This record gives sequence, structure tokens and C-alpha cells, in this order.
Amino acid sequence: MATNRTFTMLKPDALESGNTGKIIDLILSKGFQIKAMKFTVLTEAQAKEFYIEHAERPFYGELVEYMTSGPIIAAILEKDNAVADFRALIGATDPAEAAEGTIRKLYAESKGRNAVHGSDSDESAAREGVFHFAANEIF
Ligand code: IDP
Ligand code: MG
Repeated sequence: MATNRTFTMLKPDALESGNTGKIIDLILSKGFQIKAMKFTVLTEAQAKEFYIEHAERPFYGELVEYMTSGPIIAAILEKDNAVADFRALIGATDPAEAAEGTIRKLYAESKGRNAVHGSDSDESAAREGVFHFAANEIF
């Protein structure tokens, strides 16, 4: 995947609270283009593998349970400086620490149920995009 791309998931709490339309609209309004998108439910094996870097953290079990608790929307986004600009748009992991106007400040419930994922590097974006999408599902 090109380095002007990032990967995102709208997490189960965002779908439960009915905020997906507003979140996608905000993402598009900031100049990101959607290059792949799907509605899916992660299996336990998929959630464990996706978050494998956190396997030793105390919240790993809770994270896997939450991420498999309902549907998500996965997407690949394109924009200049996509990874850093998208991390800025989503805000800090904990909504209590997220800046005004960020997606997590606006829509996250808690540090765990925080509405949205954004890749933390070009390498992660490439891995995560391929994890969720086949080549012919990416525009
Ligand atoms: P990030 O999503 O901002 O990159 P990470 O530290 O990579 O944050 O953590 C991945 C995800 O794990 C977070 O988005 C959040 O859903 C969950 N998480 C992180 N820290 C905690 C915690 O202290 N308690 C519960 N869940 C957490
Ligand atoms: Mg992270």
C-alpha cells in the first residue's frame, strides 16, 4: 500500500451509537479519500492477530472481547501525510485527553471504547490494509 494511505476501523461503539455517518462525513471533509471500505465482524482470531503487539498488555483480553462484540467498518484512506494527519484527526487514545474537534473527543465513550482506529505508521498501515482487504477490494 502506498505511503500516502492509512487504515481505519470505526469500532463497535461507534456503530452502536449511530455515529458512523457523522464520523465518515468528518473524515471526508478533512480531505481523505476512501479507497476501500467494508462492514464486517471480526472473529476472535482476527482481533487477536490484528492487535498482537498488545498481547502482553493487561487490557488485551478486554480489547479482543470489545472488538468482536459487534460489527465494525474497516477502510483504507488516502491523503498526503495520511498516517500523521489521520492520527491528529482521531485524537488521543483516551477521549478525556483528546483535543477539541477530534473524532475521539466528539464520539468516544472511554479509553477502551474509543470509536475509531488509526494506523500508527506507514508500516502498520500497509500491514493492516492487507490484513482486511484483498487486492481487488482496494481502489
Ligand atoms: P491507539 O488506538 O490510540 O493507537 P493503542 O495504545 O495502540 O492506542 O491501543 C490500542 C487500543 O487498545 C486502543 O485504541 C483502545 O481501544 C485499547 N486500549 C488502549 N489502552 C487501553 C486501556 O488502558 N484500557 C482499555 N483499553 C485500552
Ligand atoms: Mg495503536
